[in-house]
Amino acid sequence: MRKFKLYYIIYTFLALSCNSGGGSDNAAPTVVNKELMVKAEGKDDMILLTDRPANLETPLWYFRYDYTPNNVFFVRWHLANMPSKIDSNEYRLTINGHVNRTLSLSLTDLKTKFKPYTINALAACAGNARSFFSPQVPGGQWKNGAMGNAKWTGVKLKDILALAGVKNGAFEVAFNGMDEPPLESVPDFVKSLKIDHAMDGEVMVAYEMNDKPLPLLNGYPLKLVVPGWYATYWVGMLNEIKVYNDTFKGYWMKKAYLVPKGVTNGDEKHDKLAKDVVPISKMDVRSIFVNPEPNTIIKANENCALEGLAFDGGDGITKVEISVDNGKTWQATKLNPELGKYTWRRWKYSWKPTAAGKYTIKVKATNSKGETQPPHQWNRSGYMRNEIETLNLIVE
Ligand SMILES: Nc1nc2c(c(=O)[nH]1)N[C@H]1C(S)=C(S)[C@@H](COP(=O)(O)O)O[C@H]1N2
Ligand SMILES: [Mo]
Repeated sequence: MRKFKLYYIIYTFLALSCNSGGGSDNAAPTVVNKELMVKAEGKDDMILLTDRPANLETPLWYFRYDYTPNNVFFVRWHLANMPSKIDSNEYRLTINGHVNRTLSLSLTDLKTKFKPYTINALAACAGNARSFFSPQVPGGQWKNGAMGNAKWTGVKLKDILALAGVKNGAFEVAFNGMDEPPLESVPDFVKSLKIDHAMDGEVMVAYEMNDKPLPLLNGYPLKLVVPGWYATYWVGMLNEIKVYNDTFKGYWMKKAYLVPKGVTNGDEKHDKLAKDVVPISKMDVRSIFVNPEPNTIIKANENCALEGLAFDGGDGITKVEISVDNGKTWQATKLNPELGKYTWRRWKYSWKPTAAGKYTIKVKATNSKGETQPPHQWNRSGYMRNEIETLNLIVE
């Protein structure tokens, strides 16, 4: 599909963050951090997981921005065959299946025949932070950079389905993109939602991401946006929407992206796997550290600006707490205003360590329903990671 230039980048910027008591505005990463980096088409330096298909992680540093820049927004594809160029005049989105009228919409149709709709929403891969599971699980070894927040603009799916006229008895809606399996034995990537969810007025087809066309690697020209649900449903290069009058039985709904049924946090035991599994859905409550980066050396008796992000599936983060004594006591952090109910909320805490040593700081978030994060969690596929996050710091 495209050629990558590979190289290692080693961040060797000096620690500035804590000693200067700054926060989001500081201009450089704070730790020495070695990664295999790549500059893919339309993208800046990102962490390489695989190149065919492209899987690229956002460096943690960029989470100091409320809106993740398009040129470093994470990239996650399953199938290697996809167009390397798309002609915006030729592109059509087809709506078919259990509808009164099959539609074939151009990008101009979408921009002129429907009322535009905009929403801030966090796209988070279900496998984000998979590399932190223990025992380790197979799959992309993401750290925390398989997510990003954007302002999405496009058309409500409800409005598109209304124009096609959904027939009585419609049950599910399936979404397919232009990417294709490299081999016939690999099933095409198609995801589905229940009809009521598809028609809820929030699920949308986006043609803009942060006020610009989507990068090709993020699914140009159209991406399904499913606020509050894991990004596996956010089908990119979307070119077919099909309404079914029964259950959609595709591989990527029935065999993949499944989590243990009826448990919170997708939890199961590695020596006793759950028997019942269901498709992954709404995002769990989670919080992460953004600044300082792990293993930063900070000074005793000086203020250290701890900062991070908390998010859930749309119920709203109401509390984020920090523990500097390994979970014995918890202190409330200060929350920034919400950017929208379906995206992250920034938290800050000023910490002044009084003694030198190695510290493990913990962060945990709670939402408006009282849901919070577990001290330990595991599942076979490494999905929905939301175990209480830890950060190791050295105080001198
Ligand atoms: N057509 C298509 N859409 C897709 C995928 C894919 O492989 N093909 N991957 C999904 C998964 S698992 C994720 S996490 C998001 C990633 O979106 P991004 O690459 O734009 O960040 O796209 C989703 N939509
Ligand atoms: Mo994903």
